[in-house]
Amino acid sequence: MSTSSELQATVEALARKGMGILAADESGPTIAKRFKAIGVESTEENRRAYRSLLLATPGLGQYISGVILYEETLGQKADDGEALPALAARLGIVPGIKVDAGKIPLALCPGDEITQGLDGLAQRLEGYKQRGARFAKWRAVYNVSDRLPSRAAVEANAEALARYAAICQEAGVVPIVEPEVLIDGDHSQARCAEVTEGVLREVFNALQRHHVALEHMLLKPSMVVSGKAHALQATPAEVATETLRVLRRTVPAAVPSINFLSGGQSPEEASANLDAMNRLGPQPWVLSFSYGRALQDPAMQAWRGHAAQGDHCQAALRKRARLNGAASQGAYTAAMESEA
Ligand code: 5MM
Repeated sequence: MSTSSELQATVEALARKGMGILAADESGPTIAKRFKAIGVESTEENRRAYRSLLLATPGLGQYISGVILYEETLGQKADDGEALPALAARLGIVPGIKVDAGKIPLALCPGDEITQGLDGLAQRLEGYKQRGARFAKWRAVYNVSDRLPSRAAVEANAEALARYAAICQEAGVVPIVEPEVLIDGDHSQARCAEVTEGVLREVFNALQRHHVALEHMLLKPSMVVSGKAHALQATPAEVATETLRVLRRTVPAAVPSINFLSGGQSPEEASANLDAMNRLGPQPWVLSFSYGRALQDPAMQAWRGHAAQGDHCQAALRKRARLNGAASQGAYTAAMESEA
């Protein structure tokens, strides 16, 4: 198969109607924070047990087209010895891998951050592919205030995202490009819109500069929401209108699918906001989800480290996957929250 056909097949598998992506790629410090909140120690065995449980959820492949894994998970096995990427693939869920090496402060730009991990990426991708990964993810993070992010941060992160995407495509791996404008802070929805528009404009300039085929990538942006501490919180209708306004101005129609992150929204908010966008009529791209917390939080609460709670954990994940599958078709209602 040519590299182009390989990329196309992966994009088609990921962008299936009514389906979205599960982000289960929390790095060591992040999963430790999530586990601490439910009183579980972050050992390799606990991470394996939890993530095996998620991936083995019966019926998950009906709503989840792909899963983003952390490097450690790529090498772990389920209780019966099956490799976790193989388990996902057997259920029709395409395995992917987070390839960035996390963020650090951007030198001489107080408050800004830059994502690292480009060195040796082409070689690492070969190994990830051998272990079953067909797509990758790289997350850039933008802090928001009256003066943040700086021009330097917007340009540097766009350049890194584009270089990552080009390296992935050359290796036959579909890149998910994730620019996250953070929800933290007291900024208005209008400020979030202004920052998101500037960020996306720069990201697509850089992707073009690096010859990235837009048809063979997915975008994973944040929605245009009010800062978490802002007095006025935007309604789903306002989030939908503003997010689509910004996306239409910046994201070419050649991009096949936009899979939002949840970024600190509650599971219910993330479903309602995605649904509101899909009720605004056909768009040039598929509008779906690639949620981490908004899919996993109820499942993690149900599990709390107890193997005996496995069924409840899986039921909670399946429910959020089903509701977000509905939201990706504009068919979610608040009443569905009280269904089993
Ligand atoms: C699952 O969390 C991902 C990894 O985060 P760290 O590198 O900080 O550990 C994260 O990139 C995630 O994929 C996105 O933020 C989407 O997850 P949310 O929870 O925002 O939907």
